[in-house]
Amino acid sequence: MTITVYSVSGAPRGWRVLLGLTFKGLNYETKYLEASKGEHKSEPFLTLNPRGTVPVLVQDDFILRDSLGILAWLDSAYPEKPLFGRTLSETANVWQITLECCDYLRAAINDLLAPILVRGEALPEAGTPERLAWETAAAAYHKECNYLENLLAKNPFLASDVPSAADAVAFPEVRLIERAVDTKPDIMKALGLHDTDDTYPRIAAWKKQISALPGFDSTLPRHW
Ligand SMILES: N[C@@H](CCC(=O)N[C@@H](CS)C(=O)NCC(=O)O)C(=O)O
Repeated sequence: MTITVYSVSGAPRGWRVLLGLTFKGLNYETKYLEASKGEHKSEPFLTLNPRGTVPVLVQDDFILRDSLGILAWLDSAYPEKPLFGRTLSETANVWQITLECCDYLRAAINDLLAPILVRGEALPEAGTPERLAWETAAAAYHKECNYLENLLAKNPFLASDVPSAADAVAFPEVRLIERAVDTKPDIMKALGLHDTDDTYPRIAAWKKQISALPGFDSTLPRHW
């Protein structure tokens, strides 16, 4: 009953699933597809997921192709160390934070990192509409960081004292910003995003805690 996760290295939604499996202490294997070769848009992968997106989880003849669906299924299939809370109120809280991160944190990061990391665009001239769009995304990111920082004032993880689906969803997004600071320091500095660990010390401590969990290193994108 091997669990296999298909992903693309660095894809945040694939990373969510690897983190969920890690939080639950489950064994799995990862099959990375080469997005640059279009492997996620060609056979045999399209047989598993006609949408050509990752992640996809396969266990024997069972196939599931949505990150949140997979996290929820993992809790039903493997109830130990629940990702969606141990009590009714914890479950509500985990879902709320998870979906807020999917909506708001993900949107801010995507608006920033799609041009910077994925398309490799240069910093637009100050005062142009393009630059304004990047600055707006940076402001939205700061707003979401403040939200996470406030949550982490109450608990060591986003929803409670143990890692949950909320952490699995938020961590890849925040970690990708750190990656952008490492690889595009000038752009990130111009956008005021270079010293977020100093600005948000609780998020910095939370990232360290997650990075120290057993099995975390196997979730890291290849070549990082
Ligand atoms: N709702 C899906 C969305 C999956 C998704 O869009 N994944 C991205 C990677 S993070 C992808 O595969 N993008 C390639 C594409 O859309 O062609 C989920 O959360 O699993």
